[in-house]
Amino acid sequence: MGILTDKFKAKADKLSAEVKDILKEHGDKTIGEVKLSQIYHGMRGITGLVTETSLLDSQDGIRFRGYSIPELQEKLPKAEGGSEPLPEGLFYLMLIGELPTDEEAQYISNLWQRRSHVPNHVFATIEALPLSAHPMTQFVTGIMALQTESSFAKKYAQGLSKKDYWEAVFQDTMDLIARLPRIAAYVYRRKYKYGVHIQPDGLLDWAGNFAHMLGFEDESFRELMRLYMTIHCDHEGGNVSAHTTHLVGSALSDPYLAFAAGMNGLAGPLHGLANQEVIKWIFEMRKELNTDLPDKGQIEEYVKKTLAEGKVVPGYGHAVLRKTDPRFDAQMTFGKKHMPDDPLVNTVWNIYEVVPPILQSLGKVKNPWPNVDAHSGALLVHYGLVEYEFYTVLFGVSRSLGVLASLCWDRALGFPLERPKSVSNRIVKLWLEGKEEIWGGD
Ligand code: AMX
Repeated sequence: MGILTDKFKAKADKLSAEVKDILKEHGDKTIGEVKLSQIYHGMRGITGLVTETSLLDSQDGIRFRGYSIPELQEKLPKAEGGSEPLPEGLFYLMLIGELPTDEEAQYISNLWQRRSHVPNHVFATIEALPLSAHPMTQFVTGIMALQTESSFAKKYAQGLSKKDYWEAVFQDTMDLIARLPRIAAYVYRRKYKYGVHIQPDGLLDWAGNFAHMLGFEDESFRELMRLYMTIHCDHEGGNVSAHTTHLVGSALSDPYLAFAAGMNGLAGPLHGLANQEVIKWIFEMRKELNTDLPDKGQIEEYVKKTLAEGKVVPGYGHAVLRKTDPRFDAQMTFGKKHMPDDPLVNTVWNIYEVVPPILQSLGKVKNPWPNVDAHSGALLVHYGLVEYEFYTVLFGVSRSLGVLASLCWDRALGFPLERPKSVSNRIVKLWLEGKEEIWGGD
């Protein structure tokens, strides 16, 4: 681990010094203005966070340290015989800021294998929940139970110097990422496979081993997991799961507490739960229409019915993106390569042709194009992972890579407690009447 921590520390010291200089010289510069409507509309477009790991452009989509998804697919190390990137390599890129060599990605793989032991009390805690509990509830409960292992919490209680926070957070990050696939697979096998669990395979990479523990031995499913874990890992800092992890971490809550909080945000239907909603919605459409391959006219009618019922079309729209999500494109390419004739996957592609013009015609939807969640479930169903309530857990395991790498940076750069100002409606009204200054306060 020394090589990785040394490299990270050297990068962080350099950037820390640069940030200090920037703030000293330019700290008073104004970067933009905030409209009243933005305060009421979920703070859209207000730049208020610094996140190293990735950057989202409304047209271009996500770039991880400057690299697009197709570039990552080309440049990141692969598993032997595979063609999808190893998530270990992307984690290295997000953390260190450089593309890893095959050896560096392998180093992380080995490290996570060695640290993947999950203590028994975690499984016992999950077992205390009824089987009916949602997989995300079981997953987050497992993470909370694992918090007993936090080295940050222990060291902080003993008296940890501010300059050493980053290292304890770094250790927790590596331990937590290493253990998440085991907890997630445990939840899956407990809820859907009669509690028949599968031991980890120490020879496999992080995502390959996850696929194995879930119970899928098909090599192309392993490839799907590598792709899935890569494309879901980060979406810059303002999305609910990333922002929550960052916010809770800013209180010096340890990475287990901060990540569990982020996962509770991911569990919302407007965020990470959308992937289960998409498949549920398609299954309901197929049942109602009594066909496995509804035609475009039937899909159009069903979409209109969904909207008329006051519901959103799941998997479509985005708070930042204004074009088809490149993560959707990457999955479509995977589908065309591995399962071009699958009826469910073809339905996803037909929906893609039908939905955007309908949403556009409403005149209020800012982005009528599909997001990542519009596609992921259909690929999983193809391989037999049909239990759609589990999908957000997969998303969560992947999201750990980005938000925890970011948390390491937060502590290495010494970011303080986050505390934006809020106002009441009374104050807004007084301000509009020219009677009160709304800015300031504690
Ligand atoms: N279907 C129907 N209506 C939609 C819509 C959709 N897919 N997307 C947006 N709208 C509606 C909004 O509900 C809003 O209506 P209102 O003014 O009556 O309240 C209006 O269009 C304007 O919304 P917006 O500015 O375009 O979107 P937003 O930034 O407020 O919300 C999002 C973004 C993702 C929550 C929204 O597009 C949505 O609900 N999509 C469906 C759920 C989904 O796929 N979520 C996953 C997002 C990706 C992720 O985090 N995993």
